[in-house]
Amino acid sequence: MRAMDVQRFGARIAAGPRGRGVITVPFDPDEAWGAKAGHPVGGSINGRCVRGTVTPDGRGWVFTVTPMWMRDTGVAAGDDVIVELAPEGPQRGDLADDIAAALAANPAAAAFFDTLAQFYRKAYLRWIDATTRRPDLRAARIAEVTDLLAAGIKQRPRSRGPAEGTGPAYDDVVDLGRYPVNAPSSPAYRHLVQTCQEQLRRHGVAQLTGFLTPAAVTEMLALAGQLAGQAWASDQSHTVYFEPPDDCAGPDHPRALLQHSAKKAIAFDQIPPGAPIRRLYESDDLTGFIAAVLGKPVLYRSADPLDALEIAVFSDGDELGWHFDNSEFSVTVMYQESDAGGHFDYCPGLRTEHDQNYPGVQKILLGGSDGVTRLPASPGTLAVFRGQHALHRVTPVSGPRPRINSVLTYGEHPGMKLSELTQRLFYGRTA
Ligand SMILES: O=C(O)CCC(=O)C(=O)O
Ligand SMILES: [Fe+2]
Repeated sequence: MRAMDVQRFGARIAAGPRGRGVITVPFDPDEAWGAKAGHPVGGSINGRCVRGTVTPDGRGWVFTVTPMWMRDTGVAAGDDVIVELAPEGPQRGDLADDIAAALAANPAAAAFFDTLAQFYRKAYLRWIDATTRRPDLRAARIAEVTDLLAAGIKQRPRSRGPAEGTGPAYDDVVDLGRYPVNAPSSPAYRHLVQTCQEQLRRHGVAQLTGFLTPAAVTEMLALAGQLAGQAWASDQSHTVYFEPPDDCAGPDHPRALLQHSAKKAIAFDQIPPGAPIRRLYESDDLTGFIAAVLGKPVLYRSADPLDALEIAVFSDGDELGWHFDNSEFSVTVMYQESDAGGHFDYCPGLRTEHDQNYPGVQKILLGGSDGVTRLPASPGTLAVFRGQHALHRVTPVSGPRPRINSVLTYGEHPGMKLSELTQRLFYGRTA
């Protein structure tokens, strides 16, 4: 933060929509800091660290704080406060000449860059600057970043396929004797649903071991081997919330602690229609069964050509760092465990909608194991878990044998699709 850029003023926090706090900014940030559609800023309110964006509200400029920030700091609507704000760097004037020139030549990319929070700006610049040993790559990376920015994309791809159909045959895929998901009106089906609901209630996860037949597992492993070369490899740092780290929160705060995730993803449109997992995923029986287990009147398969169903390959060194899922629940099917590592560690109900439980989350991030269960997942196991409130991870895989599984995506509304921007973000392409 450049001292000359800091603006200090007194203000009263007004109550904004959905529990937010709104501060009217008594100066023109375009004049103070240069014209931008929105001004990413950092600073403090009554000495408490804050960051966000100063945005136009029709009459002037306002700075909005989140309900979470208000809860965490005890600052409330109606309070008179002292505010210090300054633009967050790196600013456009701080850029290397070649990047500055590329942005100057593409006004849409430049305007979007200016409104990005510093975390995203820095990440793009780091990726460009990581070419010191390959100067030939630098110009291509600058061009790619400029394209992504012009398309309004905040971040380069982080990895993570469509469906609508009446239901192909899958009787060779599932052990229907044990798991009669094809007979919804049978007493055995109702019993199975109740058992799964009970597991979910008690443990936050329902695990159906031996759900897939051994033959289906073998076929999926052969397929994963064939498709591995086309998988999209992602490698990224993130907080447990998949949000930019909050540098103000203190070094050991869950909002600041960075986790590492790396894996390879085979997208839905790369999985042939006859593949066992695809025939299972596209069956209305399975969709109905998952809905019943979750107590929902109806569920829809994702309509996304890439994200609906993926095969994930975790090879030596790959892992998923501790995280809470963005979606309420997840469905996975295991094909192969690794020789060592690759364990699914799970801490159910660690947070709720109303309570982030930072102390509890922090304990686990700093190495605690209270409440953490290591769930065995033998090949063929189908798992349904409530990942939004359960902190979970996949520990680093070691050894030559990769951990391979699938993630099946459902939603409560039909036609669910990632935006093209998000597809690129997760799969490195659009479809
Ligand atoms: O691979 C797994 O077992 C868990 C996957 C997961 O947590 C996720 O994709 O968010
Ligand atoms: Fe997850």
